[in-house]
Amino acid sequence: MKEELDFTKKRVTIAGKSAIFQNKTAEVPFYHTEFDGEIFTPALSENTGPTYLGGTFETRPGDVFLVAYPKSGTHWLTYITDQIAKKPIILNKEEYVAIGTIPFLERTLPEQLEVLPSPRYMYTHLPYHLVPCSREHKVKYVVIVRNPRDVAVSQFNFVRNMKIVDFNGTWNEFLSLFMRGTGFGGSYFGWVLEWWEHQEDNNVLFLKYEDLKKEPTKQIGILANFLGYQLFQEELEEIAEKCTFKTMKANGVGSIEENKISLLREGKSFYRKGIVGDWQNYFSEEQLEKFNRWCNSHLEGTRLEFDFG
Ligand code: PPS
Repeated sequence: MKEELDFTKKRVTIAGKSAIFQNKTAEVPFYHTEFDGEIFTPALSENTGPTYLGGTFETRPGDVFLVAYPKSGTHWLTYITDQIAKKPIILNKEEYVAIGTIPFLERTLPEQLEVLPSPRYMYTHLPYHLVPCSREHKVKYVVIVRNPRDVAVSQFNFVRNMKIVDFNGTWNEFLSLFMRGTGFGGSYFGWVLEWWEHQEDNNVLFLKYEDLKKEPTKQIGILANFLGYQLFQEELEEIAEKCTFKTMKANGVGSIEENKISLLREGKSFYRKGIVGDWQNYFSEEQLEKFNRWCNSHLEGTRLEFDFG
């Protein structure tokens, strides 16, 4: 399958900084994109990387970015937003990767986004310092975070199951990479804490996967209000029902499974478990102790707390 993709590993310079796309090394043994010493998902390619890493994407008034560290509920948040802001699809679906009608920034060329009507909704894994921004346009960011134990487990399964990411190591090896700041998508705490510093900004809404799981209609209501929609309770309930794990899995939302190049290993689904607390099936006592020390050292004094189920 890999032969169908272009894995030419050339170092290039973007905005004066060094980048290498879709590379796999001894230190980071799964396909990833590296820029200025940071790790990004391999979705940032030679085609899109220069725009989004180089910071040349031009925002428009009303743009909304749905932002998540990989495996934190990106698809879920995006599909919910799509239900709230139902818009007709404009682009040819074959041309870009989307959840519902909302495109994935890292895989979409800026010219493809130009034809979208305002307000444009886009989803991304970019960190705060690289996400498109504007001084003059009113741009909004909806950020979803998930507890680091479940993110590590979800990423471990994902990097093993995705052919184009191709990680062949053990859980213990992946956990070490994750804690070293080389998880799938780079440093978990680097990403989360940078966004967390902006949680009180007027144009930022900070959501948690675990809250969405526990009280979906309330959280969907908060999201809808932030986006400028006033929905009735029945409408919120209808959206919550449409966006459960079971329904999204049954409908193959996000279409990784349906993709022309089969991206997943046989028998594996993008919709794995969708629960809070699966970490209990993976962490040994020793791993958990080390992981907790690592988490506490990052979370101390931040007031950011997680529900681990
Ligand atoms: S990606 O590839 O980074 O965009 O993945 P992302 O969408 O961020 O996260 C994938 C995990 O989210 C789970 N998921 C859901 N959980 C609850 N409800 C719904 N509707 C839902 N949809 C997707 C998905 O199963 C992945 O988590 P795990 O723990 O691996 O099952």
